[in-house]
Amino acid sequence: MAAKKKNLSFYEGTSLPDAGTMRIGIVVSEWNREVTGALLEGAVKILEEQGIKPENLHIHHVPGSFELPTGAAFLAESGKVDAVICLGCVIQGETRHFEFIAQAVANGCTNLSLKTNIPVIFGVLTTDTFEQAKERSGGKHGNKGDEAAITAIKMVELKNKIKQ
Ligand code: DLZ
Repeated sequence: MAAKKKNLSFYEGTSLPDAGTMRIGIVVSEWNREVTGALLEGAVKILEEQGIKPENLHIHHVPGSFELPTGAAFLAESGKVDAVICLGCVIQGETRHFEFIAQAVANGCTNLSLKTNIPVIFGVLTTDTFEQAKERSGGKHGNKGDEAAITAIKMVELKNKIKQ
């Protein structure tokens, strides 16, 4: 129950700001494509529902989650976006690769956000199993892609409000 309450996927569309003037970049990892494709679908659906213009939505793919911060930096520094959403899926394997990738992406997103003053949203699933990732990309635990898009919209709105 507690998890359900915290799940932004169950949002009220009407309570979200209009995204009609927002410019959003999305960087998607090709690793675990079945999951990241579903995350992307969820994010795009939310942005479209909130009125984003097609020309203001910039979607790019990178090989793996480790490359997400670099892809996000290209976008953030392009001057074309107000926020960048990073979508990836890192699944625990037999080695320690998982920890290094997950930590690097999380730190990379935070550092880039603070350096560029552009919100960089961490829409990366870090799970023990593929099943858990499926459950969080349009399954019983909602869609982390939806949540990442909602977070991006809210952060752009916050920045605009504070700038006024
Ligand atoms: C190498 C690797 C492994 C083992 N696992 C994942 C994963 O679960 N999810 C993911 O997005 N990427 C993985 N990668 C690829 C790395 O993110 C990266 O692309 C490579 O290490 C090359 O820098």
